[in-house]
Amino acid sequence: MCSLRTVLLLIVAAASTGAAAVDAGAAAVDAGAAAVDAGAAAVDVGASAVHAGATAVDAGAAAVDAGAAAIDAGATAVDAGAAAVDAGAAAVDAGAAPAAAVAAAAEVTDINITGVVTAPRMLLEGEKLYLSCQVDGDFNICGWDSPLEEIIYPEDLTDPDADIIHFPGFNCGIIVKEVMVAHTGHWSCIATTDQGFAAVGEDIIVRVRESWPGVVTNISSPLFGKWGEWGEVQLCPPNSFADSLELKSEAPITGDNTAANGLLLPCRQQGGDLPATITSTVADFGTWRDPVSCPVPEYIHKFQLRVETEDAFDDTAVNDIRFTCTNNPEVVMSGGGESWGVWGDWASCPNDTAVCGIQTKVEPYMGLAVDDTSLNDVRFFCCPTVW
Ligand SMILES: [Ca+2]
Ligand SMILES: [Ca+2]
Repeated sequence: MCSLRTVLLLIVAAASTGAAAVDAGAAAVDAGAAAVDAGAAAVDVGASAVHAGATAVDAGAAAVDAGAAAIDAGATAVDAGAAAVDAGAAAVDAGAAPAAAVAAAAEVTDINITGVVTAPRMLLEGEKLYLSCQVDGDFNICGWDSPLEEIIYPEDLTDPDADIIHFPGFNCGIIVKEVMVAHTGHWSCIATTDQGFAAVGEDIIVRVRESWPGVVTNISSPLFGKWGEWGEVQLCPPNSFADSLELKSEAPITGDNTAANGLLLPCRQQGGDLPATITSTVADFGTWRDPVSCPVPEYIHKFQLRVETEDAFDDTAVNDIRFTCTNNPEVVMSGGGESWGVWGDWASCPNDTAVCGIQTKVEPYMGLAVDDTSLNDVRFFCCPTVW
């Protein structure tokens, strides 16, 4: 087995031989070219010199051929030198193998710390998550591994409302992310360091907090209008629930009808106070109808929508709403709206919960020349009434 030093010497020698051959070929080419010049000069001298000139041209051409052959030989020698260089590089790699092993070992010493948390319930579409991950140590990467996606790193968030709050003394912070598809599952906080140091498991704190605390789920009508955009989610204050409803509706007109335009829900605390009203988006047409109330201390528990889904001449989408209260599901309360369209199926909050929030989907005013519909869909949020 030859040593690396021997291989390198062979490389140098082969490369030198090839270069010398190339030089020799190039010199022969020059000589041939000079002979061609001489031959051409001889042609000019006179007819008697033609034969001699032609001979000289032949000699020049032969010299050019010899030079080309010499160049080929040089190129072959260069190839041999390159092969020797490759062999030398392979030998160098073989010699460096122990260094590569050291590098791999260094990667293994990178330490990933994973903390797993399960959200307290199914996370709802449109909800904002507050992902808190605190790791004590000098970490260079931290992120969240979600049930639906690849790892979310703070710098990868595209949500314009996303925010990253760094805790003093910690490298990981809070990530705010909007849930695009309702889901449940584990979220894992991952922090990585290459400092050869890692906190022990107890030093990692992870938390997923839903932005709608207390909400168990949301419910929606299987029948709805297809236009508009979802408005803001509005929730009753803690421990209060919607116990009545007011519908804003446009009575039939000669022209572009919109029927239902919005809803208002007063929130009642279990103690009896009315601390707030919630509406989400409300469109501009119509008037507020009389409030329809559950008997105290009941709350709205399920609802259905009357919807004109499509009309050849004048769309109106949602026309009316009906609901029942927590303790008397057989008593149906009516919002007092318009009568186009048909009633959809009921949507019900789970047992021991009641309506505590609202989100409406409303088509904004489209102008005189466009068919308007205003209210198109409704979501109610359900919170537990029993602890
Ligand atoms: Ca219109
Ligand atoms: Ca219309």
